[in-house]
Amino acid sequence: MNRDVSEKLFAEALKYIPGGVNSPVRAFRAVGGNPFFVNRASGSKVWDVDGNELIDYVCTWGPAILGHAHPKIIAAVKVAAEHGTSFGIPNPLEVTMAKLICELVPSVKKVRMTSSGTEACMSAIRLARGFTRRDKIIKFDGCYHGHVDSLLVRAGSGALTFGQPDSAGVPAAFTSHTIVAPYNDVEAVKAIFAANKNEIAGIIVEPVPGNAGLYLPKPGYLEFLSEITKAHGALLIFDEVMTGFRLARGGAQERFHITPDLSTFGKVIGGGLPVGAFGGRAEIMDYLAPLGPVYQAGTLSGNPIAMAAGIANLEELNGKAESRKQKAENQNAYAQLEALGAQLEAGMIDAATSAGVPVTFNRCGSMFCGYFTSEPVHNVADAMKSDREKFKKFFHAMLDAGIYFAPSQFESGFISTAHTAADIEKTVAAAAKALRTL
Ligand code: HOZ
Repeated sequence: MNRDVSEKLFAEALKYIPGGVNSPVRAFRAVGGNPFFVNRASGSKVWDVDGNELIDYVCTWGPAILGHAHPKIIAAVKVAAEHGTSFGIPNPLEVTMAKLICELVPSVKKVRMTSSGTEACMSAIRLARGFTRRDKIIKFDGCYHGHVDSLLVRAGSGALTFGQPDSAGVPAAFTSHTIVAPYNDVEAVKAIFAANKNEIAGIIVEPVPGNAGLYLPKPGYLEFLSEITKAHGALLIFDEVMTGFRLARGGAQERFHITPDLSTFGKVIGGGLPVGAFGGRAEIMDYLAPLGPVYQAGTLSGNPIAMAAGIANLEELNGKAESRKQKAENQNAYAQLEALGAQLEAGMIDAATSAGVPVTFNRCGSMFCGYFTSEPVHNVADAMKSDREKFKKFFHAMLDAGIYFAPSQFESGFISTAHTAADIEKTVAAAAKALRTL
């Protein structure tokens, strides 16, 4: 595959952008080689600047749940842009978006928009601390909640990929109130609460962690987190930046029947534009300024173009208000994503078995990760057992075959409604070939 134009661009990028990228995982450091540059995307495909076509399972790291450049989103963005790119004054689309989120995610009674998932998590933590008047937060090893100082502790995603789960530049004092537990471990959380009576403001958790690959909550684990936070007067914060509006119309909390106190969102909610949100119980949300003492703000929060894109994405997934009830019963988009996910899972497991390569393939709806280990993966320690040399070879073999997976073992894959059964078949056939070479 010729990537000459990409190579030239990367050489130029290295001169002006640290590492040549604006977000570290994109740099391909975990898999070797240089990243390619993309200037066009449509449906399930992206095209690099050398004209190579790739089936894309990164889906802009989650937002492109309808595939790239969906016509309804593009149309909504054009209309909104013609009316003005930013007002810094309330606009009607913010109200539409807030109502939509509250309807789709019943635990959210009030919601505030931000410009990224990082901001949403940072603000939710501050709010939890302000509301409970407590300082300590529990997070889980390998979970990633954006690059917030106090949450860059044993973090996943790029921090884990590059072996720096605790970032330089974060004063120890800033993380002294962050307590880390292994995911899926009940006793560890019980012990933390026992040792920190009346001091824990809340637990922040990715209900289905997708930043160390992908692993699922063990049966009863999320229920346990809900019960223990309630019992101790702490708040349960679901980071649904990845899972929100993806694992079900109401996110992981709908899929696993949990009612968190606060939730954070991003990715799908912005339809590919920079958007985040956090919301939850009204009496907690009313602690925010201007009603309450917890300060939080943003020049581009509720930006009209971003709201238009996000509304179009959510409405296309769930139907317009008048048809939403019917759509909810059919769950069309989510049933389609589930079927595509199941097809990929079955095909990948079969390909690995035939090739005699030990692979543990985890999947939840349209999110997935294959680990090169025969052992089950329930947390980051299990994920670390994956043979990363095999992952590197597999990644490049797939790329050469026109299939793009995330350039790190520690990221989730994403499927969109634009992926077809034929895309999945092609992917599985390429994987079968690649796995035989490992
Ligand atoms: N933190 C994102 C994945 N979990 C990566 C975002 C990006 O590099 O674009």
